[in-house]
Amino acid sequence: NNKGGSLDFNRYEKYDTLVEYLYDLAVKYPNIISIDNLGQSTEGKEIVVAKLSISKEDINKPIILIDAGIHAREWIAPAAALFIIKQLTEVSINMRLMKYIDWYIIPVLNPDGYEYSRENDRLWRKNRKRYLNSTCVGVDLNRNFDFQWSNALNDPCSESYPGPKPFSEAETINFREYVRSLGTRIKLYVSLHSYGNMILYPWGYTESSPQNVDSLQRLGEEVSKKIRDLNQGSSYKVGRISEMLYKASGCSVDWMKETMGVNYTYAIEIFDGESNGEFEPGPQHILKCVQEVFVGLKVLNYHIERH
Ligand code: ING
Ligand code: ZN
Repeated sequence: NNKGGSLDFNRYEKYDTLVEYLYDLAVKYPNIISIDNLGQSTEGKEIVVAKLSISKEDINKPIILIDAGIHAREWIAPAAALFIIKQLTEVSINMRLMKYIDWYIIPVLNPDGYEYSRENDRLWRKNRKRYLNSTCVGVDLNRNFDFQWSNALNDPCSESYPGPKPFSEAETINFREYVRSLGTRIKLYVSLHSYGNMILYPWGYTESSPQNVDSLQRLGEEVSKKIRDLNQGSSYKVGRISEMLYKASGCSVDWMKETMGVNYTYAIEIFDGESNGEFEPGPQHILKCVQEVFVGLKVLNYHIERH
């Protein structure tokens, strides 16, 4: 297992191992990384935030906020979040990426679901909340946010059940409170998903575009280009959620953009599932996928530094 406290990115680790790795890093590199507790999941697991910052005295630096694992079965997303954390702490040349910016990274926002998809049901997507009047379990956390929340899909058995009301879930409530405490320092928000090789921006809820669509598109294309420079065969498409995929209301990137006023919000769909027909990039694909995400985040970091 994980002896020596390192991650190899040649397999998917269980939640406890990832958390243990993070606490070990915080002991090893106290001047770079510290761990916050976001609060508890529905079933009482601790949701953690890794805070990467090299100037603790400056409490007003811009923040890049990243989350992953809002959907249980998308295992490559937490792996990518962990890879970013590992690169920022253990590779000294990457210190420059933290000179002007703090990185706050939530590697698994839905730990109950993550473990359930490992142990019981590989394709589980939602959290593990059980409502009394229903036979089905789980809320799609990425439909539970309070901007353009919709209960059109009022079926607890649906894969995209938005919950009985906006912010009904422990995971989204804790996320909201944490994000509010960071306030306007957040300049970029990236939510990691899989799969589809896409860089997506708002809106999800409607087929129109936000006012800064041109910047979002242009910056997304820069990310895509850098990923292709790294791996010739990797082609990330860039576009609006409702155009590239489908309409989705109550999602986190829309809420972060509109309610929290974060100009740059993206959802990245990691991994080209089509060629493989699987959610899970096999173990042999993990490293390549997470390296691509890190290259992309470096482009975004560079842009945020300049704005
Ligand atoms: N896709 C996302 C989903 O929640 C998405 C697409 C991203 C919708 C961001 C809205 C906002 O359906 C996956 N694969 O989960
Ligand atoms: Zn997802």
